[in-house]
Amino acid sequence: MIKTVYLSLGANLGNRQQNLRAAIERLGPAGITVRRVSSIYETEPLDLVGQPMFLNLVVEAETALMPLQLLMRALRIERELGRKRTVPKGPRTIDIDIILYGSSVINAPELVVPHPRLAERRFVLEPLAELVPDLRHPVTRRTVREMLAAVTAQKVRRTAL
Ligand code: PH2
Ligand code: MG
Ligand code: MG
Repeated sequence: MIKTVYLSLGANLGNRQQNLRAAIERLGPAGITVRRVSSIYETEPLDLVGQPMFLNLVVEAETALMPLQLLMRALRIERELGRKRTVPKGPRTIDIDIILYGSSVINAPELVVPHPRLAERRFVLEPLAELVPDLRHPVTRRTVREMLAAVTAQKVRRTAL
């Protein structure tokens, strides 16, 4: 079964734009066919403050991979691009998170989908709303547009990159 999935990509170390581009280029060969890519947003760090500003975007893709396979491919691309896991939530060359996997709800020890912090994160909701404003969260049934209207302040700026 082919599923439409939404991935959140973020980078705040090295050449951030280049890291995002390199990750997107690796998705197709990994079995994750990119359909659309949002604008790039420059966003202030959440959770762990005092780290460099992020570039974030959202990718719409299609895949026949099962969720945990998809996760393994994403983590592999992160490693290939030099991601070192040191400080949790800390600075990273590239982060690839699964936001939505069709309308599936997954609660495995390794993977929770929809992403548990989706509704709190303007850096995900802004680019996601660009692609699918009317898409509904499979659990809360709220649309992306509604979640975005309710999210707390986080500085997020659409770039011309
Ligand atoms: N990722 C985090 C923690 N905080 N803040 C922004 N602005 N963008 C991110 O991608 C991000 C974050 C953990 O994955
Ligand atoms: Mg993340
Ligand atoms: Mg991650």
